[in-house]
Amino acid sequence: MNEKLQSIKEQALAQIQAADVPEKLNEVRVKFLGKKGELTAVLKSMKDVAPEIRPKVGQMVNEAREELEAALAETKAIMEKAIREAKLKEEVIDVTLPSKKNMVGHRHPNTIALEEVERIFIGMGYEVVEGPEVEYDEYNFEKLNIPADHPAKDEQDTFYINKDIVLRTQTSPVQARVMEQGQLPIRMIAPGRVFRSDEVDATHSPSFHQIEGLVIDKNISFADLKGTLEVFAKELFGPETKTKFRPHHFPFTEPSAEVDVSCFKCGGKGCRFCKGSGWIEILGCGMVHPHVLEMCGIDPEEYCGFAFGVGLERIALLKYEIDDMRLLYENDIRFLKQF
Ligand code: 2U9
Repeated sequence: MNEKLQSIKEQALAQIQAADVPEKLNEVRVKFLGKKGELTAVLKSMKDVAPEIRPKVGQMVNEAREELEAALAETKAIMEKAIREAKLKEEVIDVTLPSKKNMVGHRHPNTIALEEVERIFIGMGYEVVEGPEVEYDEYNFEKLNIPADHPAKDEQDTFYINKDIVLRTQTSPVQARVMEQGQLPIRMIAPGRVFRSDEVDATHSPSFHQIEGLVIDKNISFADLKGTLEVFAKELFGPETKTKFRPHHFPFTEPSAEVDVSCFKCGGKGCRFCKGSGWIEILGCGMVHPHVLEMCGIDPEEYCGFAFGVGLERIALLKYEIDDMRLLYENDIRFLKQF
């Protein structure tokens, strides 16, 4: 019996020694210590051992089992330690590597310009009002003193849905609708998309954005208009910016003016950016025509006001010195991620 036990132990220890993965250790455990294992079989054959030597044999079998269990546990621990160290070595993280840069979105230049203009006028107590892009001819032209046969309609090259419905060519209809509601005084800006069937080029697009402003109250003067637009220009282009009002004509305002700002690149001396003039045209404005007030249900004897309009892309192109409006609409991330 002793020789048998010795032989089983030597075989088992040799196989434990030869095991190179934990699974093989488990096979050794099953082969020798499992229910049908070789050492377990010896225990089962104890009934055939002579009673006077059974205790001794039983002790020898248990000692053999303990020795094999200890060898299995020790070898398993060494094996798992080696596997863990190999894994750690393989999965080493170089903490000095730069982190993966998350792609963060960017605001579009138009959005940045719009939010800046809204900030300025909201700061002066104006409301921001939006309205429909598909508009009645009546609100887009007639209520703005642009009668059916006025050349402005052709000049503006309007997109007609039908003879009475157009894609709005300016956001003025929004102001006309607010005036019709009759809640005075009014201090508002109307930003939004407008449409004119211009050919696409570096400075024109059939769809672009405008921000128009309107103030209606008692005793509003051209001085109020000048002061307001001077503040707007200084806020937008810097405190040194000067403004120049050049007489102009619009059907919906009288008197009307176009406003230039001193070139923010050369301070007004003249450079390539302002084509040597020292001035850059940015918007149009004027006192709301009394006929427009009347058509919108406001008594021009009691109320008056001023209005202005600026192209949003014009602001964005100027501020960021972008020389081609088409860049704003090509969705080229290489261009847009600069802002
Ligand atoms: C009402 C009455 C008057 C809005 C005005 C302008 C002058 C103007 C252009 C600037 C560049 C349009 O985008 S642009 O091409 N606009 O010059 N707009 S006064 O006058 C109004 C608006 C609403 C009821």
